[in-house]
Amino acid sequence: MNESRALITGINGQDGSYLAEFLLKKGYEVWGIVKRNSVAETQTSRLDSIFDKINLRYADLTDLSSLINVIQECHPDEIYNLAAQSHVRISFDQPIYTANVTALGTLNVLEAVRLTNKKIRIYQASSSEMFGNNIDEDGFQRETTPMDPVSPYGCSKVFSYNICNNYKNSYGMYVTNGILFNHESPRRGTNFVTNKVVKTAVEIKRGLRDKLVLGNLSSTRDWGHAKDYVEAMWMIMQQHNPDNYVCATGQSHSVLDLVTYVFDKLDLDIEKHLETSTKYYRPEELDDLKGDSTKLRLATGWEPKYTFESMLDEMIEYWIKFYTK
Ligand code: NAP
Ligand code: F7E
Repeated sequence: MNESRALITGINGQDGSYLAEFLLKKGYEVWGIVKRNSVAETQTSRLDSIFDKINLRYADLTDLSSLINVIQECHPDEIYNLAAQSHVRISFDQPIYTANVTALGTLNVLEAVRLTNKKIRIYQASSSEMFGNNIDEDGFQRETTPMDPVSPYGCSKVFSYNICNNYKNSYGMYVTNGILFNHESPRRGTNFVTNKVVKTAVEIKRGLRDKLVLGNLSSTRDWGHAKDYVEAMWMIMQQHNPDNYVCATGQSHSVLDLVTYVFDKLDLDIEKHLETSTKYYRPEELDDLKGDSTKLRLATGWEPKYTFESMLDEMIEYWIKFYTK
C-alpha cells in the first residue's frame, strides 16, 4: 500500500480534480488547497465524487503563511503546483493579478518548501504558452525550443519555470517542470475554446441559442485529454532525478477544424451558426502549437489514450446528457 501524501494547489480546477482522483487510486492520501470564494457551494463541484476522501484547507498562492500552515499540517511528500490564473485572454485584462498568482505564487510555494522541508518533491505546471511563436525547423516545440512568451500569462509561467530551475540548482531541491500543451475535458472551463464550442453547439442543436461567436479561427493547438496529462504529471514526479518534460500529442488542429468536427457530429450548418468577433481576439496571438514529447515518452513510457476525436466525442456526450436531465 502506498503511504505517500500529496498536496495539490488548484485541486478544484480541471487538472487538480483529475489528478486527485488518479492519486487516490494509487493509494495516496490527498490534500488540496482552495482559495476563498463568495459562493462556496459550486467551488468544489468538480470534486463532488471524491469530496469525502480528500482533505481540503483554505489557502492562497499569494499568501505565503497560509501555504506554510498547510504544509506543516499535512507533511506532504509531493506538491503539485497547479494553481494559477490560467486564462490567456484574461491575463491581458488582469496582468498584475496574473503575475502575482501565476508567477510570484510559484515562488511562494518554493519558499514554503525551502523553509519547512526541502525534501518535498515539487511539480510545477509549466505551459507551451512559454514558447510563444518560436517553432523548431521541423514544426515542433520541445524542451530546447527558446522561450519567447506573447502574453502576461506566458511571461508569468516563464518566471515560474526559471525560478523552479533556480531552486533546484541552488538548494538541491526536487523540482520538476511539466511543459504541458493544451489539454481539455468535459471539466474544462467553458470560456476556453474547446468547451465553449462544444457546449454552445449542443445548445444550438437543442434550440437554446442560434449563434456561436468566436475570435481567431486560424490558430492551431495540440489538444490532448486532461486525464492522460495528469498521469504524465505523476510519472514525471516518480523519476529519480528532477527534470523538465514536454507533454503533448504531437498533432495539431486549427480552431476551425475543431468547430467543423463538432458541427459535423451534431449535423449543424457552420455557415448558418458561426460568427466571429474581435472581442475574442488577443492583443498578441500565439499562432501555432505542436509538441514533441519524445523525452517524456522515452523516460516514462507515457502514451496518450485519447485522440482529438475521442476527446471531443466525450465532451459532446457530456453536454448532450447535461441538457437531457
Ligand atoms: P484551471 O481549471 O483554471 O484551475 C486553476 C486552479 O487554480 C483552480 O482550482 C483555481 O481555484 C486555482 N487558483 C487560482 N488562483 C489561485 C490562488 N491565488 N490561490 C490558490 N488557488 C488558486 O486550470 P487547469 O486547466 O486545471 O490547469 C492547471 C494548471 O496547469 C494551471 O497552472 C495552468 O496554468 C497549467 N496549464 C494548463 C494547461 C491546459 O491546457 N489546461 C496547459 C498547460 C499548463 P478557483 O477555481 O477556486 O479560482
Ligand atoms: O484558446 C482561440 C484563441 O483559450 C485557444 C490554457 O489552458 O492552453 C490554454 O491557453 C485558441 C487561441 O487556450 C476563441 O485565440 C478563438 O488561439 O482555449 P484557449 P490557450 O490560450 O491556448 C495553454 C497551453 C495554457 O497553458 C493555458 O492555461 O483559440 N480562440 N476564439 C478562442 N479562445 C477562447 N478562449 N475563446 C474564444 O472565443
